[in-house]
Amino acid sequence: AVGGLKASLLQFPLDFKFGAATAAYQVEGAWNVSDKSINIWDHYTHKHRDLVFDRSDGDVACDSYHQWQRDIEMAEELGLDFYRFSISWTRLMPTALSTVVSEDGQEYYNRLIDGLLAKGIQPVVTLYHWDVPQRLQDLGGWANPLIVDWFAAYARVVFTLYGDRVKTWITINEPLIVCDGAYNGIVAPDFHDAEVGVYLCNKNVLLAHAKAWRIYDEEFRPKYKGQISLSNHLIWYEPASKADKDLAALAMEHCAGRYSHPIFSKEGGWPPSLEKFIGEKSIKEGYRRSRLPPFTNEEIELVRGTYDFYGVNHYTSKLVRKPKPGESVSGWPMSGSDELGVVLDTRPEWESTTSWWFKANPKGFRKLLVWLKEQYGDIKFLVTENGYPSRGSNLEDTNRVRFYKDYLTQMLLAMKKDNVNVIGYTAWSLMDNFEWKDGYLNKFGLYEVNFTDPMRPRTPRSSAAFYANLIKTRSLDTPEQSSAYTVWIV
Ligand code: GBH
Repeated sequence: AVGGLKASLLQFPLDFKFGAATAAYQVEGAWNVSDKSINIWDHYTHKHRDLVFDRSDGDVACDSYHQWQRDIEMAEELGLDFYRFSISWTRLMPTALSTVVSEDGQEYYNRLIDGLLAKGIQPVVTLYHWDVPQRLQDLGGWANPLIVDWFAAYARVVFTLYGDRVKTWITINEPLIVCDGAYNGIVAPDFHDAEVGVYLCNKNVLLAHAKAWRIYDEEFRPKYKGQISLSNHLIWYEPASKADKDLAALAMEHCAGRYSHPIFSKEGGWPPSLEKFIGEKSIKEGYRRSRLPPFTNEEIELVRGTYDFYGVNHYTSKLVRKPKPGESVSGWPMSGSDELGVVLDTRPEWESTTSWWFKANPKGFRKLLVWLKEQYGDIKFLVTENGYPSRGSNLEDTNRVRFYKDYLTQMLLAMKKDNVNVIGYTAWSLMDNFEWKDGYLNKFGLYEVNFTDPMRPRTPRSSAAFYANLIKTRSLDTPEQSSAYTVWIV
């Protein structure tokens, strides 16, 4: 038993799906092979070495561009039901603006998809995991409303090429990071406009997602019968005291609601409480209108209902409170501290990790899932990311095994006690990779990658064996000791 829970409680439904994830820029490498053009991460890492912790880049990364067969083998060793990866826009469509397809790029993803399917592993494909073509960035990137059509054209190309074999799609990974992260300087491009840029991007990203969804729905679903949604980065915000309840609710709307309410709520549009808050604040600041750009009625209808499930990326929690007299706002600007004028804290019992932004609070996962169901109804949830960082070489990653157990237990409780319909779970990540501004410092892999070896060999950690065992037994009622998982996969 785990934490005194009955074995039956620790059993997953038989049709529950397990996967692991990566993203193109973080693993592929081959940044300038063939006709591939550069994206914002190629540009950012090369031009702003000082902004990446170890001055590294994704030029080679895990070299998955060449090592894709090993990646499939790892997915097979783990017994994954699906492998979630992303397509590099500039590898597939080097000009970004014309829909001319790279032969080389096209073949790379064909090989990967066919190779997975040959092993009975479903490809789950993300269209956009943060690597906008540099050419489009130079034209304003996600702040330019034209990107809605640029992205839609790209999406149509991808569905045409791979829609016959890919049945689960994610349009955009974590729009919160694409917009709030980017315009607060946390990720590429190196651009700061937390007041206005963030919200222009926010609206465009939603419209781009919606157009891609509608293209799939109208042109491809009839033939291919797949499912498509987006993946949101969700922080669980907990009120520090009863007096902070409204503030915590507003923080949830800031982080989750802005990228969910327009799509998943019955009425569509921005979350009303946040729309009011930003609107009034903008006027006080001297703006002529709200910094949160309004939707037209047509746009509300375009975006509303564009989902087949809800994609949940979850890692961490924050404690929300009003600043004390004289105390200044603090926390994580991306997650609302500046905009909402709040202090974002953590509880002492939340375990620190090696990533500065990440404290582990398993119970927050269950609360988050319940919140999502309360907000958006009894819909399907697919956990598209959850995982734990470590540094250095550690094949016996006891902490990571414990993390997975604790978070998965809370997810199961949400499913079994709160009737949240979670249909699948994705571990981030299949292997160590380029962790954005952290370079290769923080590692999230079930497999350890040796980045000093040109072959980038991958070695399973204890967490890989734990996960393989979980997938095989479909039960969390597994040994407590992570050393039990050093038995290995041949
Ligand atoms: C996910 O984002 C991403 O989808 C995935 O690509 C990423 O590898 C994974 O989480 C782990 O971080 O680079 O130190 O300045 C989760 C949100 C977005 C939080 C990037 C940390 C940058 C911190 N993360 N953010 S840093």
